[in-house]
Amino acid sequence: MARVITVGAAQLGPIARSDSRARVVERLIAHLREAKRMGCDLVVFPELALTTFFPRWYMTDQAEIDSFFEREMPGPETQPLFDEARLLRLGFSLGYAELTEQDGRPARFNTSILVDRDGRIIGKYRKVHLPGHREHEPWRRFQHLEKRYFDVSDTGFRVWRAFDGILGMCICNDRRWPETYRVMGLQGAEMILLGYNTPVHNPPAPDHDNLSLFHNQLVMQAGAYQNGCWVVGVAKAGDEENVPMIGGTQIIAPSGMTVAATRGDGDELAVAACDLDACASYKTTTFNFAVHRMPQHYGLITERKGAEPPP
Ligand code: ING
Repeated sequence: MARVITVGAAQLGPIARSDSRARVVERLIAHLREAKRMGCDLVVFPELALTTFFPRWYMTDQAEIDSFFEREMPGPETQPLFDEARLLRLGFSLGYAELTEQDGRPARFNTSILVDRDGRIIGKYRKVHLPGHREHEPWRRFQHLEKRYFDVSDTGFRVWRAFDGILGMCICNDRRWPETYRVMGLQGAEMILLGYNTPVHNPPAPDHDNLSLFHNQLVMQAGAYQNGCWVVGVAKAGDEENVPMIGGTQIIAPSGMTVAATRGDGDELAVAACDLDACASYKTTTFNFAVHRMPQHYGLITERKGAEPPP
């Protein structure tokens, strides 16, 4: 019996700073209901899916910053999302800003959770690659202060047995780094779920702007093919608080081919029936790590600055 997960990639259009959690949760629930109508088992939401992408602003008041974070998950405002998903027997992944406490001190993460059909949180991932900068950089058209507002991951890249397969998660900038997919690929990942909030314009490299959708697709297709796994990439898109964000939501097969994609930059669901057994065609041949991968022959990786390369 083929192991098929029907996935809904639930792209969101812009979320305004003034949009309440309740209003956003209504949009997420509308996605769940459409996904159910389309026969989905699992719905993937974007990064920071409950609020606007607040790292675009320099803020100093911690209470203002923390207004974008969730102190509990589910909390009163997100419980309706969990209830609806459980009612519809749908699993989902959700990106949000997590405020927690560790060793008596606040800890803040750019987080994604995996929730099963019974509404149980079965996986949590905290973002490793925090792009942007830590200090206010007024020269930029907008800020990208993830290094300021979030702590670096204490989970690393993990996988979970769920939905009759092996699923992993990453977030946004993580998708640009090949290690992200490989670390999960080495754990047997058959499907990687990721959300992103990606501005079209990257202030340090404006000459890349015209390639932003190409780079988005390139890295996810490569990650899928090179690890023989499905990749589901979901955008928060459109003109959000005067910052155009890319769309490009898509579901990518282990072949590296995109099999479903959104067309616009608003709330839009892309659906595909993903046969997890299709991974084997790559994991047992071209990317059979045990047979073909040769880490012992890759040579010394000199990570230290200025270290002399081997003779
Ligand atoms: N956003 C962007 C991303 O990696 C970025 C940041 C944009 C990096 C363009 C490089 C180029 O898609 C987040 N939230 O990581």
